[in-house]
Amino acid sequence: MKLYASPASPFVRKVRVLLREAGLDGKVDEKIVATTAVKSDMGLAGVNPLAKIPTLVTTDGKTLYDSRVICRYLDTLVETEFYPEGRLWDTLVLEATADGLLDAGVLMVYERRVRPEEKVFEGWIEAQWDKAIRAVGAIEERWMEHLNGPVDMGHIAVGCALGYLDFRHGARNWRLGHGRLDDWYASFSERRSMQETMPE
Ligand SMILES: N[C@@H](CCC(=O)N[C@@H](CS)C(=O)NCC(=O)O)C(=O)O
Repeated sequence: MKLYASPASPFVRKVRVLLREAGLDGKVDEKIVATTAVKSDMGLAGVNPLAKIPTLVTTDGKTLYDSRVICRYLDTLVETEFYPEGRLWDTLVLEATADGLLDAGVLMVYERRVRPEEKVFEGWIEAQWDKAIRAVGAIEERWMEHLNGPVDMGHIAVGCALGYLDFRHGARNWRLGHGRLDDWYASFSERRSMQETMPE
């Protein structure tokens, strides 16, 4: 399989962590690309019209995106269930919450990095942060029992989302007032899958 990737992308990290947790990392070759909202990698655009990462090309030539579709697909290749039937909706909503947190965090970065300086909209950035930190609060409020149970895709998505907040928005300190989630993350981020995929 071929994974279009970038080591800094938190959505790619979800896939890379799952590959390791599932023991599939040896089955994937990574193609590192640089693609942004205003400058698409055209090789990637040839297989995914949205030119976004992660994009996975399977051994039988199917192109899969986005991260949630790829992760559901990888889950079908192994016996361990990362989307366990018995808590499927909880897992999916937790993953969606973490992904929404990431959408907000990534948009904040794009606003400063991609938009011309005189057009940067501070109110937009702060509104995205409000979403991200509300998601952190909601995860701690509703999902600690789930997170303290067996690892599934919800755990992986939350781990990658919190890792991204540290990586790009560390100064905003999501940990403040979220001690239980902080403790969970400290332990989850020690996993080999998380250590090996830490963004630099
Ligand atoms: N919902 C998508 C989001 C993927 C995404 O936004 N990836 C970013 C990198 S972190 C990207 O490819 N950006 C390029 C663009 O916006 O065109 C997923 O879960 O895979």
